Amino acid sequence: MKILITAFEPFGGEARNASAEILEALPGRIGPAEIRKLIVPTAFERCSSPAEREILSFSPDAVICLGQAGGRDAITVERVAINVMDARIPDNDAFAPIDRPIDPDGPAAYFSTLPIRAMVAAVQAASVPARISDSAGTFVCNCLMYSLLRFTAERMLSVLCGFIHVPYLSGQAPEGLPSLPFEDAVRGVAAAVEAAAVPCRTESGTA
Ligand code: PCA
Repeated sequence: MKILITAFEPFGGEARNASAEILEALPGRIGPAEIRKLIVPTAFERCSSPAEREILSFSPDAVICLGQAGGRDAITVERVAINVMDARIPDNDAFAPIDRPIDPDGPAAYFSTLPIRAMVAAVQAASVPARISDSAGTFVCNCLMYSLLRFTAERMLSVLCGFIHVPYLSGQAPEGLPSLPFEDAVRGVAAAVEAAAVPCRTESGTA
């Protein structure tokens, strides 16, 4: 079975993005899954098309998007993506939409199709703090999650799809904000990915 994992370029004037550093450190195989990695631009209008192309060419069983949520103190598996773009800061194209829909004709929201509760439990079992999050925000991460769930739903692709936000890494967090040691972050995300690999394997009947 195959899993596509995406992460984001640095944004907001920051030099690093924890999600990209974690992605780079993940192994090429996690449990039964062959891993394909893709970094996407932190830009509303350019984030989803590289991932959509990769979904069509790689035909993954699951897509797990990673993004950085500076200020959070745990790995958070997102439950839902909403049909809004509301940018507190400009994206990497200097685009800062306010109160705009991602898709004027699209549904209000899409739920993650990943096994989010099992993923959180797996991260916690790896001794890394984790919880379900009920908001992926209204910036580019939410936009990517919404766009890929719409893409897979509209094409009726049997691809599980969802999003994990990661905290700042140790040494990266501005003064006073929480962070995770790099090794913990990588181990936690790998555990979440492995938990997501189980239902795919059962459904497709392949290892
Ligand atoms: N985090 C931002 C966009 C890119 C990233 O890593 C977000 O939470 O929307």
